[in-house]
Amino acid sequence: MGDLKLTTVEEMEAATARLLETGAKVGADAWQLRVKNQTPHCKFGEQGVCCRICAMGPCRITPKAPRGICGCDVHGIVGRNYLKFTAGGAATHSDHGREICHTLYAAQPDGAYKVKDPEKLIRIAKEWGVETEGKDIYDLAHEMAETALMEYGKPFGVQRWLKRAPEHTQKLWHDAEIEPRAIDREVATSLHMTHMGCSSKPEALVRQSLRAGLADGWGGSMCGTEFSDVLFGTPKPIDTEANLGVMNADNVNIVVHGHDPSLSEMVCEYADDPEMIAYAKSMGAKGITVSGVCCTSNEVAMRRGIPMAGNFLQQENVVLTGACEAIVVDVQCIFPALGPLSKCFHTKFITTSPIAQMPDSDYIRFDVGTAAEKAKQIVKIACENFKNRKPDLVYIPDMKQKATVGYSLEALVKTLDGVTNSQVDVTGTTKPLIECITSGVIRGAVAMVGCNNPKIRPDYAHIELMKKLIANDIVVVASGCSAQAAAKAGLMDKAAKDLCGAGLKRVCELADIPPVLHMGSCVDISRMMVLVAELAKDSGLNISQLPVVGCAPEWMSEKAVSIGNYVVATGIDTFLGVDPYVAGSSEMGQWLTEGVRDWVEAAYTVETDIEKLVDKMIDRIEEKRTALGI
Ligand code: XCC
Ligand code: SF4
Repeated sequence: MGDLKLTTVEEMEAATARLLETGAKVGADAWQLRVKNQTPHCKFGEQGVCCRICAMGPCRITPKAPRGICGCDVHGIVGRNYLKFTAGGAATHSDHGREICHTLYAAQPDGAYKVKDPEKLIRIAKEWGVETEGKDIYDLAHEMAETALMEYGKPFGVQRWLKRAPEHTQKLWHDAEIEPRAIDREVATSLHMTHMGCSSKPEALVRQSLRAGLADGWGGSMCGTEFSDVLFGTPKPIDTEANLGVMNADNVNIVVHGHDPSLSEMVCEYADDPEMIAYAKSMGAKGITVSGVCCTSNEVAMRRGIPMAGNFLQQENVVLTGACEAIVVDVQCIFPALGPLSKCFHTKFITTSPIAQMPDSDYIRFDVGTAAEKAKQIVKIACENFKNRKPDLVYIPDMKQKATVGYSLEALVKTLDGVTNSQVDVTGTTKPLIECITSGVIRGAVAMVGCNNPKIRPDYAHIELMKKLIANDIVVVASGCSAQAAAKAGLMDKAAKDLCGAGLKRVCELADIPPVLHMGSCVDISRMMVLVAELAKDSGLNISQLPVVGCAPEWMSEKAVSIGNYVVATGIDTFLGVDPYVAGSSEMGQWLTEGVRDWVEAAYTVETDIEKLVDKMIDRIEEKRTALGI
C-alpha cells in the first residue's frame, strides 16, 4: 500500500482559479461570480418568511406585519414552505425511480436494456409475494416493474418497502400516521395542504413532511436503487479514480452528468465499442474517456469503475478544461449555466430528457425504445467534435486520486464478513459490523450525504468532517456529492486507513476496505436505510439506539430536505450544515429539532459551524454508546 497524499481543498481551489482564468479569457461566467452578484441574499427568503402561494401576496412577515393578508402567521408560512420544499424533493427522486421502473418494463433479452441481476429480481419478487416459480425472468421483470409502478398511484394501502423496516419502526410510523401511502399521493397531498387556506399548523405540516420524505426514501428512491441494480447490476467493490485529472487530453472526453443511469449506462456501453474507439482515432484522438459529474457519475462509477470528474460545484470546471467534447446530461442538478458556458468553448452541451430542457443545448431526446441508437449518435457527435478543440485553451489540472467504490449493502455485508470470518449464509448478516461496534473497535457510523453549496466552502466541510470522524474510529458511509468529495480528496483510497484511529484502521486492513465507503448516488441513501434496518434487526436494538447519525453539511437541493426527513423519520439523528429556511419560525425550529423526536425517536440538529457540527455528531454517537452500556 503506497503512501497516501490527500488532495487538499486549497489545491483544488488553486486548480479552479487557474480554470477560471481560461474562463475569463473566453468571456465565460461562473458560479463564483454569480454568487457575488446574488449577495446578500434576500433576508425574507433566507428565513422562510415570504409567502407567495396566493395572488393577494407576496406577504412578508416582519415585527410590524406579523400576519399575511389571509391572517397566516410566520409559523404557518415557514411550515408550508418547508413542506413544499420537501414535496419537490420527494417528487424528483421518486420520478427518477419511476423512470427506472419504466426502463425495467422495457427490458428485453435482445434489447438495449437487460436484466443483469436476475437473483436480486427474484429476491425482491419473493419479498413482495409475487410468484416466481417457472416464470421467464423477463416476464417476471415486467410484472415487477408494473407492480412497482402501482406503488406510485395505488388507491389503498401503504408502501410495500416499509416491511423492510424493523417492526418497532413500522409501529412508530403507524402510530404517528406517517406511513406513506401511494408515492404520488403524498406529493399531491403535500401540495394540497400547502394551498392557500389549507394547513397552517406547524405540527401538521411537519408530519406531512416526514410522510412525503418516507414516500421518497422508503418508496420512490428505493424503487430507483433496487431496480437499477436489477437492470445494471448490483455494485461490487471496484477501483476507479476521481477529480478533474481523470479527463485525458489525448482522448475524446465525454462527461455524463445528472442522475438517471439509463442514459449514462448506454453512453458508457458505446464509448467502449471498438467501432466507436476506431472512429475516435480516425478523428485524431487516441481513444475515448468517459467520466462523470454528480450522481449519474456515482451510478456508473459503482457499476463500471467509470472515473468521477467531480461533484456538483465542479460541473463548470469540466467545460473550463477546454478538453470536454460533450457534456451529456439527463435530469437534476444540472446548471443552466452549462448552455452559455459551452458556447465559449467547442463543448457540445447535450440535453436528453423532456424533464430537463435548457437553452443553448443540443436536445437529443433519449427514450428506452431508441436508447442504443441515440447513445451511439451522442458518442459519434463527441468524436466528431474533437477536431474543434482549441489547443491553447486546454488545461486539465493534474489532480486525481484512486478510489475503491461499489459498496452496495450486499457488497458491504459480504466484505465485512471477512472481518470475523464467521460462517454466514450467502446473503450474510450485519453481525460482524455489530461486533466491531459493540466491542468499540469502531465507535459508530456516520452517513455523509448531500451536495455542495457556496454558503459552505465547497468540499471543505465534507472532507474535514470525514477526516475527523475516521480519526475517531467512526466509519463513514457516503453517497452523492459527499462521496465524490471524499474520493477527490483521496479518502476512498484504501491507504486512507492510515488516517484512522487504531480500531478502524484494523478493520480496514482486515476487510481490505477504505474508511469512507461509497454507497452510491442520492437515491441510494435507501441502501443506507436498509443497512440500519438490518443492523437493528440483527442486534435486537431499535434504529434510534444504534450509534449512527446522518449528516449533510453542504446540502442545497429540495431532494436533500426530503432525504433529511426520511432519515430522521427512520430514527437517525440528522445534522445539517445549512439551515433549511426555517430560521424565521421558532415553532418550526422546535418541531424539527425536538418535537419530532416524540414520534420517530430522532430529530435534526442545524449547526453552521463545521467544527461544532462534527463534535456534536461524535458526542451524539458516544451518548448512544453510553446509553447502551457499550
Ligand atoms: Fe445533486 Fe445527486 Fe446534491 Fe449532488 S448530492 S448536488 S442533489 S447530485 Ni444528491
Ligand atoms: Fe399572503 Fe396568505 Fe396569500 Fe400567503 S396565502 S400570499 S400569507 S395572503
